Amino acid sequence: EDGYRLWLRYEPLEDAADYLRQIGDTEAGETNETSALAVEELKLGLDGLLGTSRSSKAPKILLGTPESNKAIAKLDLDLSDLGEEGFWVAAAGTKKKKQIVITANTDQGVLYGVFAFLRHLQTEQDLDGLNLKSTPRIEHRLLNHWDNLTRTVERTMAGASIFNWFDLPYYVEPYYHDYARACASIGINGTVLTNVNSNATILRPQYLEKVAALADTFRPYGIKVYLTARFSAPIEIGGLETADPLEPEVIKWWTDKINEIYEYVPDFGGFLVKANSEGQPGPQSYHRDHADGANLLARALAPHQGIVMWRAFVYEFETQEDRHKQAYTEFTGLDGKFEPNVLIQTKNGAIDFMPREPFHPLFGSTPETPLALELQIAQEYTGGDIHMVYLAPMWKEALSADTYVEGVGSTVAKVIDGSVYGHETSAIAGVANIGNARNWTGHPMAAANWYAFGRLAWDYDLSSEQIADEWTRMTFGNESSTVETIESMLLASYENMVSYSMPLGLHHIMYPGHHYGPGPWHDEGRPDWTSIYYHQANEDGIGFDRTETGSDALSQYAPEIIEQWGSPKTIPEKFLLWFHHVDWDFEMKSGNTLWQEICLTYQEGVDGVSEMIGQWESLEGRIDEQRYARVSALLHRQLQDAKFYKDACLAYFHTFAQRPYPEGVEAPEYDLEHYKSFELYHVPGDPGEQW
Ligand code: BDP
Repeated sequence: EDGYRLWLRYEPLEDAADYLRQIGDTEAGETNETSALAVEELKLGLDGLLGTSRSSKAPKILLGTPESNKAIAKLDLDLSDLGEEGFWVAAAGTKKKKQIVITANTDQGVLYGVFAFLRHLQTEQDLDGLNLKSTPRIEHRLLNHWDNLTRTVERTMAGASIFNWFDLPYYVEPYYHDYARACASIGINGTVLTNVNSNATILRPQYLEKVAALADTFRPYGIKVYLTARFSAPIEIGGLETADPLEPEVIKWWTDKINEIYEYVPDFGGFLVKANSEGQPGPQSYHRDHADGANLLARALAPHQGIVMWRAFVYEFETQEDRHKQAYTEFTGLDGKFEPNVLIQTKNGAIDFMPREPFHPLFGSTPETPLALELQIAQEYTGGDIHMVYLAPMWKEALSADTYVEGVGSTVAKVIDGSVYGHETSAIAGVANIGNARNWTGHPMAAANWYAFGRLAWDYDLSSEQIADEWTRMTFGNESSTVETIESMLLASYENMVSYSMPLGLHHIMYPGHHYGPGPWHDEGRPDWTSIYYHQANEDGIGFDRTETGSDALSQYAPEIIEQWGSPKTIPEKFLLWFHHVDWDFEMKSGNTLWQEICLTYQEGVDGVSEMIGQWESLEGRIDEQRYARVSALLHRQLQDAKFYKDACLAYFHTFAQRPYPEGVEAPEYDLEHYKSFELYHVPGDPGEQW
């Protein structure tokens, strides 16, 4: 059991008898590649779960659209609210002649319906009153691969890039189908093939041919391809002297290039762009703004229905403005200036993908411009695919955060689905954690994050618990104590990780470069990449004052939030040190001082990992050996690293706090120099080595 099959294992169900009475032959309308995939998937799933012999007397499954399947057309179902991608899976027919219908307006919807039905069986749900009707809440649900053409992958540790550019287009790896199928099974409908730190070479014809081969492979699964656009491409591969977005020759170059792309890929999705950020070129190099840059591409894409996802991840140290504030300042100033097919792609928080961030104040602050939410599935700051960390709770926290911009209930989710300001287009992106590791994601448990991203992108109202439950059952089977144990580990894992790495609103105190281990002492180089910029620890206390007395980043939020977060007494303590510089002796809600609370929280995180190990060990013999051993080894590494994180941070902060470690906290084993001298982890894919 090497994990290759992900959550689509279709292992025989323990007790299939009940299902076998209710599921007979399939009657399918098959018209094209997508509907053929739906038929094939249903057969694969049913044969695997229930065995290959089914009774012809049991109720039939009718599969297809009303156009492709006459029996479905006869039922005269109202599918008007299903849109292009929604599906309906239901018990239909009469008492005498029972049937199950899997239908939609499109073949794509039918394929999604098949996956939903199989999930229902795989997780052993009841067929009585079967009625699964669902449409996606967000239009564009994309993976963002930070994959380089050399096949290194930025920030993902699951091996090399799955995109084998060398052999494309002549050889199409069979696993591309499995990738697309896994994505389709959770509703992902687009993929950005290339890194945001981009390379213009992808836009050369020799590469567009390769892109076309991937697009052809993914198309039947409902997945469009997108690319990153390097803003200086007109110079680098076009031979122009400028990339100024207002220069006619530059406009012509991009228009021609985009028209050319559509010759290779007629349904090309569009571009993702990182501009004027961390050394990437952009319009500001020509004294133009982000709207000038985005609109240049958007206008050329519009006739083909392509979109631009322009990233809001911009910050410069030179401005001297708190990094937290810069994207908001920049993009609220441009609201109303973007073409309708531009979305501003914004990370969940204002700094980066920290273990825990308050939501980005840009959400809700651009009434005229749709925002896409960017989440990181790859565990750059959250344990590097070595730690077991189920990220759904973090994403739910962001999605359900209330911006209050249009009154109570204006959640981030409703901003991005377009409903707060009535935007037509909507998008959500997840930075992929996929590589060519046999099990796709390196850590067997990290596949839960790929799964959770897709499920939440489809329906952000699903709970972390439900998603964990589905994934666990599909991945490890339905045996109840196994399911309970793994779910409880998954659900505790996120808080554990925050606690042993950056608790109570601490952020950006990781080791520079690889971002895996602790580096609270880091104080060299670009100031806004150091740790001391963010924690501001001194003899009095710790934390970044972002209230009026400090950088006033808090003023970028709605009054309801300012009121709650404005005082260290009323702010949720998980964000305390994000917004306040607080005395070491500040009294926390628990009655502990801040120093004690910091120490105890780090300890809790470590203890939480020990507990996960105990839980996992209780499963020995009940899980296949291969996955058992791998997770076991990784959990032990996680414990060791969690302790290291705690010890390094406490040893460092202690030099300022100078207070005793509270009871129940294991004091660091070594002195600070030991931790400083240790480069915990070196990743060959450090961006420094790639750029
Ligand atoms: C940071 C990563 C860097 C990415 C950058 C981005 O460290 O590798 O290129 O974000 O999102 O988190 O552009």
